[in-house]
Amino acid sequence: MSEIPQANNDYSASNIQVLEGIEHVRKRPAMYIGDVGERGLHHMVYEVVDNSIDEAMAGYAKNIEVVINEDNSITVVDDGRGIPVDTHAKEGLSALELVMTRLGAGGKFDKDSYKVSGGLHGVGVSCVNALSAKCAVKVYRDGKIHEQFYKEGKAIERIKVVGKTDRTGTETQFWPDGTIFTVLEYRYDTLASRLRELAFLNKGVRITLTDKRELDEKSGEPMGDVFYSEGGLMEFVKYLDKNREGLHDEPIYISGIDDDGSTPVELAMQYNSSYRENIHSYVNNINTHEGGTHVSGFKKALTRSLKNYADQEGLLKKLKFSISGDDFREGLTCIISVKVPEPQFEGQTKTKLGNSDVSGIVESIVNKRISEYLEENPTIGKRILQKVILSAEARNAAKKAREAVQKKNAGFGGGLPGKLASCSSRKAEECELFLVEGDSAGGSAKQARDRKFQAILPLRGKILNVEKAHPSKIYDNEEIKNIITALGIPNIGQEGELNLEKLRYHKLVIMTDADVDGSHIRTLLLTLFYRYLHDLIEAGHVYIAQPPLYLVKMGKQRRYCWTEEDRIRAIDEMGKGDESKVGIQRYKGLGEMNPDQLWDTTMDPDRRTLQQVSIDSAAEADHIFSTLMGDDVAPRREFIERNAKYAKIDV
Ligand code: 0RA
Repeated sequence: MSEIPQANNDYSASNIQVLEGIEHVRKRPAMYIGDVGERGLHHMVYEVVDNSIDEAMAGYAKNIEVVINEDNSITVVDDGRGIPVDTHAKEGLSALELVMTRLGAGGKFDKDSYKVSGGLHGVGVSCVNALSAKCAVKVYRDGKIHEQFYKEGKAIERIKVVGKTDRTGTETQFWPDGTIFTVLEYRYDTLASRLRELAFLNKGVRITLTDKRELDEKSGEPMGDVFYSEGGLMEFVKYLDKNREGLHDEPIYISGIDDDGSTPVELAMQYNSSYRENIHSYVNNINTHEGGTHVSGFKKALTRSLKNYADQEGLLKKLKFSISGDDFREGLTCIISVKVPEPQFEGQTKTKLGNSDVSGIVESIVNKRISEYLEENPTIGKRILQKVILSAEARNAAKKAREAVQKKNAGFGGGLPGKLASCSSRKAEECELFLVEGDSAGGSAKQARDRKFQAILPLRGKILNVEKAHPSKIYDNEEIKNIITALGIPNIGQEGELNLEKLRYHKLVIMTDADVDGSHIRTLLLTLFYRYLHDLIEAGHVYIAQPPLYLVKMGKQRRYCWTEEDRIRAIDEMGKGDESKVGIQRYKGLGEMNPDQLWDTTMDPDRRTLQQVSIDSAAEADHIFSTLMGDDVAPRREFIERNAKYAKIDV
């Protein structure tokens, strides 16, 4: 990679307006990329990749390479047409420089192709540039290699030709600014999930990810993956349902476009034998976690076409219960992808599509195609309807079980579980509930805690694997019942959003042993939260405690260690590298720590580290949980060893 020349201040200072835009991005980065932690850091990559995806969608680029370099800079290369380099008549600057240094100058030069992708914030590559200590772009175009360098978002010299080439494309390398981001280290798995998702959403585009920080032990080559999907959404659904049993062999595929040709709709769906509704939706390649008009259009069409078919075939005659919309989606995995020219995003996390016309567009395309499908495949149609009926019956049974639990709870002093050591504060914002594995650790935690705001719920028996159990069964499990009642959320397992108003603790901390059993319990709990208390994770209430693995002692010195590296460093510094000079205690379980130690290392808000659980890619999380909690032991073990990769932010 070439060295970056020194800045030429006369040049970069010449345009005041440009400076203002860029300075504002640097001053208020969160306004542009959401946050300056891990999420924002990774969004920088998505923003650059999205431009290459656009170029691929316009039919020009076929290959996109993403490289994590040794120094945690990122290089993105595509084989598209290359960003134009000619001089913009009015501005007197190259198009490249405008794209790189002006906010919102992104797609202005190309009126024919309409920009459909865009990161969550869709802020453009100039923001990435502004938030980078330095950045370098090479454009391969018109037989030449053009190059320009930037520092903190400003060009430091004019674009220049540095060589000849017979290829076309764009290569961007950027170094996220350490004075802006709180984390600078990229996570391979996080980037891999997003790039895999993009490959499924944009069939035929080959996306590679290479990690130069990590060399393969055998070959000495960097580690990496290639993401490529010929089948697009069909393959995406198969990938998600790999560990589930399908009700039909091939997913149902639907694609269409509205009358004026501006809003393409694509969808693949498959019924499986599980009880889960598993719909993932995208608008312009952005995951719409909160759904929106495209999803509601789909649901309406699905209910209507299946109901029509059932009536026509007389399949619902014997039913004693009413059927709800949910029943038509039990065990359904579906990916909906729409492209909308001017998407309106609403909702708490701005991931809900608001454009009202999209609902009708999706509805009519889906309705027509599903009705056709059912006519053509009557055996599958009947199988699906049988499942819908079973769901309606089970839903009624579950309702009775839930009501029984709620009635019983009402009878016992506020309904709180007997094992819960409650805290004295009634301010939910400051209250924390520790879910602790086993009675002995529970006992330590009860002594260790600050009883004002920390409550302890020891978990004794086995937690039900909700991935495999029918929803009506979750209330039969003592431990789950205790968690649910302790939290104070009245409508778990019911339709609609969780009612978090009565949530009694704003921090829910999973505290398990640092061994295989502990990981297993943690995974079971995360599965419960992911499937039944999703909004809690989404709202950032779920955390994982980080107890230390070792205590290294020498004389009066004591040092806790959280990783193998910590331990080696402690031996180096305390025992001058001689392990025999120090005492090392390995904590196999929380029960081995006395209450003081537990407080000092794991529970004291001033000193502890908690991992906040977040979900970047819902589709990937679903894949993980279905693999993890399914029948196969191998993937579960592998996962547990690699540890929870959907647990992201350290706080
Ligand atoms: C506008 C016009 C043209 C290409 C691009 C943008 C473009 C941008 C990026 C960003 C990353 N890779 C890219 N590849 C292409 C082409 C206009 C023309 O050639 O007529």
